[in-house]
This record gives sequence, structure tokens and C-alpha cells, in this order.
Amino acid sequence: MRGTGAILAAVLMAGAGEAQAQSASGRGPLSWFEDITGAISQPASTPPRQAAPPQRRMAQAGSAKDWSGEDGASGHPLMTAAAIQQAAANFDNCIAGMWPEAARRGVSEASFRRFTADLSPDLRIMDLMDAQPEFTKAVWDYLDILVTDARLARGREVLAKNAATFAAVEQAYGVDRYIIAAIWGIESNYGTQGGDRSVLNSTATLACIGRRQGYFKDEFLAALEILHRGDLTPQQLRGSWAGAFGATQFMPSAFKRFAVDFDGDGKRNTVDDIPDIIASTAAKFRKDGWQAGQTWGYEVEVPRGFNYLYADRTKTYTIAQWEHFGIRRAGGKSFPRKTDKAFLLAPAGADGPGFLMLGNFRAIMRYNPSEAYALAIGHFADRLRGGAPFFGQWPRQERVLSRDERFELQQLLAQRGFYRGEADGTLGSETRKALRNFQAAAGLPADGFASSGVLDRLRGR
Ligand SMILES: [Ca+2]
Repeated sequence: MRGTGAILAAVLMAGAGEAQAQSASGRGPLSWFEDITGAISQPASTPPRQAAPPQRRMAQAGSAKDWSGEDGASGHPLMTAAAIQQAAANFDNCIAGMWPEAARRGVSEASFRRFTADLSPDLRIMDLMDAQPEFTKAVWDYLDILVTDARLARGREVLAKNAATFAAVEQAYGVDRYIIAAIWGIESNYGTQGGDRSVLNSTATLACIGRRQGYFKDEFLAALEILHRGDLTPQQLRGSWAGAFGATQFMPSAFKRFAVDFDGDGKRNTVDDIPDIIASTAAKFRKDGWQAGQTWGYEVEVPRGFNYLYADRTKTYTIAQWEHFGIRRAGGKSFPRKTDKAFLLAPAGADGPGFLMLGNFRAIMRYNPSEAYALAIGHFADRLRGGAPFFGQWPRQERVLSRDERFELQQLLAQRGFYRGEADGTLGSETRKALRNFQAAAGLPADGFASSGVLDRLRGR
């Protein structure tokens, strides 16, 4: 994984907290998918053509050479070095054991034999899977990295060159071209940074080894279906270590659900077929509830002394009610529709800009469950449309807490009776709630923003 992938992994820890998906795209938190894919892992009936599993040569001995050989940081029993080695030794049996389910999905024996012939466990992925960033990125650093003049210039070129296709897709799906162009630019920098690992080999590794086998078994089988159907070749089906690939960074199961053959050449190709890339992204947004003709949200000015307990994704009011609470649109503009429902997001707390987020913001978060990601997509789209940079200033003097400091924050909140969960170094919704309650009790703006200043207050300084 390179390009934005590594950054997304960091921000997912910081932005969404509870959602620790690696590179996301077309899926929610992995734990949720493990629940639903667990049901698929036992075929309900014997496949129609139950042949003996194709013989495969033994996994290459050199495949573990880049693995650290260490236990994973997650502490999961399947991520111990011994469990990883044992699962790797059983890799060929594990692949062969997925044949009945592949057959049930319509994959031929010839395809199964051909596409699984050269698979070998890529144990370097185990290190990547359990890597926990020491520092997560501040939202303003994340926006600076993703929303750049160079990427915007490339986006405007892509929009101009493919104007007819974007118009046809807008007509067919009712999804704004600038949002599609933003996804394409931020997910893969317009197809130039999508990762170069074999998706089949990565998902095979993760389906047989490690702590998320149920989820990745479904992804592996979906990747096999893509290859068997001939939508993509193995050379095209390359991506991140977690299996996201192509211009839109769909996971194989997301490809199955959302990819469309918009140019009618018989193949769904989200890697290098531009009409399919644009339309597949739009198809996903339409299924995720994108409202045609509406925006994702507005930058707003929040008055001094505002009660930040209202800045919460679960607290939704109409624009008219927010205006009654003293919220104004930034830049002196008015809101076009006062009856729209929105929630208030203050990603850097009381000292940074605020945003009122509409239903379309939640549709963007279905692509990647991180508020920082969705804000970057929405803002990038506005800039492509000709909009201005944010009016408000970010608190750039603030430092993002290290993992040790995040642990300490949770422990101090627990000692003072505000936090009942376990200290895990991840600032999820429970930690933020506890932090807000502490801030309110201490007479600070209850914005839930984990700054070094609030940590000092907790330390009693
Ligand atoms: Ca096509």
C-alpha cells in the first residue's frame, strides 16, 4: 500500500476511532463485515460440481523472508508468531478448502486451478495488518496532504477531458461529477497510485492467516469471481495489501455490488476503463443514498460560548434550528434550504472551523467511515467546482497526542470516573464522550478534542 492508503490507515484511527479498517472503500468497519461474512463461510448445500481440489505446488519457502517473525501488536491469538507460522504451513490446504464455495459461486475448476496455481502466503502483510501508528495525523495535516493544488489541477483536467461521460453518468445516476472526481483523485490520484500487490494473493493470505479470515475469505472468493468472469485480468487486479484496487479502490466484494459496465464492452473495469470508473463510483453513491442536487455540508461559524455537547453526529437538527442556536454560514452566505437536517462537526474542537453536515456527508462516509476522509472528499469536490479554501483557521499550534499519551489520557479519565472502557490508545466514541464530560465539568468547551492542553489539565497542570 502506498500513496493515500497509509495515510488513510492513520486517519481512520484518529478520525473514526472505532473504525479501524485499513483502507476502506466500499465497506464499513471490518468487524461488522466479519459478522455478516461468518454466515457465508458454511455453504448451505453441496456444490453441483464437487471435484477434488486441484493439486498445487507447495508454497514458496522464500515468501516469509520480509516478515518480522514477531507476534502482532493486536494481541489476537491468531496473530501470534506461532499461529501465523502454523497457518502459513497449512496455506495450500486452506486454499483447496475454499474450492467448494468457489464452485458454488460459479467459478469453474479450470479457473480455480489456473488462478490459484501461483499463490503463496505473503507474511509481510501480517506486520502491516497489526501496525499501529505511533502518531496519527491531525485533520489539517491530512487535508493539506490530500487537497493539493497539483491534485486539483489534475482533477480539473480529468473533468474537462471526460465532460461528456461525467454528464451521461450524472444523468443516469444523479450523482454530482465533482464528488466522483474527488473520490477518484483522493483514492488513487487519478489511477496513478493504487498499489501493486496481487489482490488475489493478498486476500488469499488474509483468508488463511491472521485475525480477519472470515472477512477476507469472502473478499478472496469475490476476487476469484472477478477473474473467472473475465472482468479483469490478474495483471489488472493489483492493489493494496488489504485488497482494495483500481481507480476507486473498491474491495472485491464492493466491486461485485457496485461496478457497472457503462461503456458496454462486456467487462466491468474499474482499473483503466474511464466510463466504468466514473459510473461505478456513481452507482455506489446512489445505493448509499446520495441526494441529487444537494451538497454534503457547509462550513459554519460557531459562536463563542457555544455548548459543544451539540457537536455530535447523533444530534441532528434542521438548518433553521441551528441558526436559532447561533450558527451562521461561513463567508457571510445564507443557507439555500432551511429545512435540511444536519449535524454539527467540529473536527479540531472549539478552536477550529465548524461544519453542518447533511445526509450526503453520511453517503461519503459509507465509502470510508472517517469524518476526516469525508471532509477531504467534500472539500476537494467544492474546490473542483470553483469554491474557496476554508474561511476558518485550524489550530496548527496543537500537537497530536502520541499513542502513550492517548493511553495516559484514557487512564486519567478513568481515574476521575469519566471513562469506564479499557485504555487501548484508540480515541473512539466512548473516550470522546468521557473527554467531553470532563471538559464540561472543568468549565472548558466540551468539544471532545484530545489536545495536549486538555491532557495537561487532566494531569493537574
Ligand atoms: Ca466496460
